[in-house]
Amino acid sequence: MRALDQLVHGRTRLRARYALMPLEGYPVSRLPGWAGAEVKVLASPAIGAQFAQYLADVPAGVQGGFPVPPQVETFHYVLSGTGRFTDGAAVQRALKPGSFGLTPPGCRAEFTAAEPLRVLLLRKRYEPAAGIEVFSGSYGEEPEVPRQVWGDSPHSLLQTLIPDELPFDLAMNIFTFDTGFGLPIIETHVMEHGLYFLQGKGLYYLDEEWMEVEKDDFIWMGPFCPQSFYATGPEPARYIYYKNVNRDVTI
Ligand code: UGY
Ligand code: MN
Repeated sequence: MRALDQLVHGRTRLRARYALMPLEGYPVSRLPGWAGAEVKVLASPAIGAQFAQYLADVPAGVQGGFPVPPQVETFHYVLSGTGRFTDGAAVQRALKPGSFGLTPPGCRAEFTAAEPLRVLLLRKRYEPAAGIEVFSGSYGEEPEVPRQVWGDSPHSLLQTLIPDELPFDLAMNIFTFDTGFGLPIIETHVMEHGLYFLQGKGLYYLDEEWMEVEKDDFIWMGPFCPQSFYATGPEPARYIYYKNVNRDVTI
């Protein structure tokens, strides 16, 4: 919220191929299964995305979780706080900043906060492929995921949170760019992105326009949205992004 004596002007942009939405603009939703939590729906099919992405703030002692439609997979990434995760069966995990996981379709994804928990969530209809088995749950901790040199530059590091194997139809990656570094081309690709800015700031190029972006901004990039980025500011820029991968085009 702005003070009443401030201008309303903002950076929000909603276009056919992309959306840039700073966090301050999202009202809170109360969702079934998340009573007591404040959920912001960052992206949904209503803007053209073929997935749903959320930011959930779960107060201490409160539980939240999604129902179990058989075809939907759920990714989570803890931004702050502590708690516990269960898939409703064998998987029980402690949650702290950087804990993440991809839960397969047909399983629950339930979160209980010990301290106020802020978790980024993404849900998508799993795309089965002939001859390929559905993946098993994949869980980990961000600090343990190697930061790999990307694009031959030690100033550009990529963490791949989900195995890049055919049973998985999505990628969740984290980029860390030192100031002045970023994507050295304008990419244009069939895959979508749901991007949450974790740290720092920079300039994002989206469909012929450069825009300032910073921590807690959300960006949706639709298929074939021309895109590029470079980091500015005193600290490295970091963002986590979703990408649909490993499946052919549906015709
Ligand atoms: O993996 C990617 O497509 C990535 N290079 N895109 C991006 O960061 N906008
Ligand atoms: Mn891309």
